[in-house]
Amino acid sequence: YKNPHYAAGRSTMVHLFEWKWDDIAAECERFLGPNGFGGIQVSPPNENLIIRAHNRPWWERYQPMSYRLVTRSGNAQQFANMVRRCNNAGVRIYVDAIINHMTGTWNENVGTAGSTANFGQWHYPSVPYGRNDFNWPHCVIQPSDYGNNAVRVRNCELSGLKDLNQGLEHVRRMIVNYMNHLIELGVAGFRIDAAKHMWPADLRVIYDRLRNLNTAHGFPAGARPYIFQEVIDLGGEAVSKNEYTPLAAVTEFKYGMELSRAFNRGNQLRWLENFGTPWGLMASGDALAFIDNHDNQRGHGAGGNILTHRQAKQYKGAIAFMLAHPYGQPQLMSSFSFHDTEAGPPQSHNQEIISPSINSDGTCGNGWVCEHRWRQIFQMVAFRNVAGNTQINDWWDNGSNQIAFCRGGQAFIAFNNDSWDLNQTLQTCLPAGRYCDIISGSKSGNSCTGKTITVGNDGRAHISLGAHEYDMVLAIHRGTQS
Ligand code: LAG
Ligand code: CA
Repeated sequence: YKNPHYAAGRSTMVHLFEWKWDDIAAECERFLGPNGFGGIQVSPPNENLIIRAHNRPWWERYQPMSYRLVTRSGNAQQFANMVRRCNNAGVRIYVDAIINHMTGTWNENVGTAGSTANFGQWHYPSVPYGRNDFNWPHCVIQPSDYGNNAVRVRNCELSGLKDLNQGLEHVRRMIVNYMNHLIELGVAGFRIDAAKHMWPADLRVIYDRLRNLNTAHGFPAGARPYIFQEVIDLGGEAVSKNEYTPLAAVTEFKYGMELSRAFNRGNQLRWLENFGTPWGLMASGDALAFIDNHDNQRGHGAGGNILTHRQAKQYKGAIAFMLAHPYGQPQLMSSFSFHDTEAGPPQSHNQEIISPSINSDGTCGNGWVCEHRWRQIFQMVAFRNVAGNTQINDWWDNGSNQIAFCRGGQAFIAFNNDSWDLNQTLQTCLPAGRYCDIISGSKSGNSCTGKTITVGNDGRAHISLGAHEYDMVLAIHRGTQS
């Protein structure tokens, strides 16, 4: 369950948070496929409770009403069409699976597919689930439980969300049917929401009942879904990420916390020379690596000062480091802009999601940030693909916040997070020639729109990164020779 089964030569996933299925299909064909993206985490495709009282907050999608594939992102046919078109473009789809719980208790009780429920009776007829399918006796997780009570973390409600009992055959069957339906439609795997709140032994039973990936969508015979379990573990809790790594991959929240700290100048970049397990991170092959996610970019979920698109220069630095560094399976966040942390995606007066528009420079409009379309980010996706499975070599640093390294003989990157300029002749490990920096510009025909780097016969090149430049990164690779 730890292999994402990306198409050959691809390596990076992007979370298209709250995007509609039709828009994702178009994005696969016009942008993600051509630019070498490996996959997409999509918002939960199953029916959720409509919460008008909060003007359709993003978090209503974390309150399942049923496993019918109808949401504000689209219906079942649109979902299936998206998966097929993205797979054809070489881009895999991973579903955010909400299987720990159903909804909370609300006055409104209609879902996005029209289902109703009787919350007081724990009755969700469209699944169906009833009282006996939930954990008893009823209890709600208290903040102190996280420190010392794994049973309550698993068997009580997460913020009042009705807690399913995954130990029961009926519940397992409903969840497995839902996930297998998605696999049949061609998805490549799942994010397991709130995995910390479920027993690893129950999850193992569920995973083992999943079908192999659909060979009609280009997956090899016998391929298992890629599963990354959302477990927030910054240390010191009753539930540990290590209980989940034997099952499948796990979200490494420490990764983005430490890189955010470093690129915020809370730690010197030179210490990143041994970034990985020596820092308390899980093994590389177990990790889903990311800077920010939909929760911590708005102060939900894990704490910490996480960098987001709002601190653009520092953020692009951290993302470039993530994509240049071989650790883990990297995931990018693609956001809509917000001021209110509850606010849902851009919506029309009748509360339909408004599609992103695409500006002439390739960026998004209509309230969508589309970090994945930022030149400094998407060109680093190509860098990672070119670097392949090489390791880091020829590490250089100035004893402070200027660092550089090679990825085999494939690619080279330098960072300057100091308040003075970087001006050095450094080993790039690349064949002699002229290369376009993919951060300050791109390759255009036989020339560069940004910096041109001249590599000599000894592999060395003069690297200049001013402290006050627009970006703190310079990156070149074999695909940008001019
Ligand atoms: C997750 N991972 O474990 C998601 O990443 C996270 O976004 C989900 O919480 C959570 N687990 C449940 O799937 C989000 C919001 C919560 C919100 C919840 C359900 O962060 O704030 O709770 O989704 O919509 C909301 C209200 C609560 C209320 C609860 C129940 O904010 O005040 O008690 O609904 O009605
Ligand atoms: Ca639970």
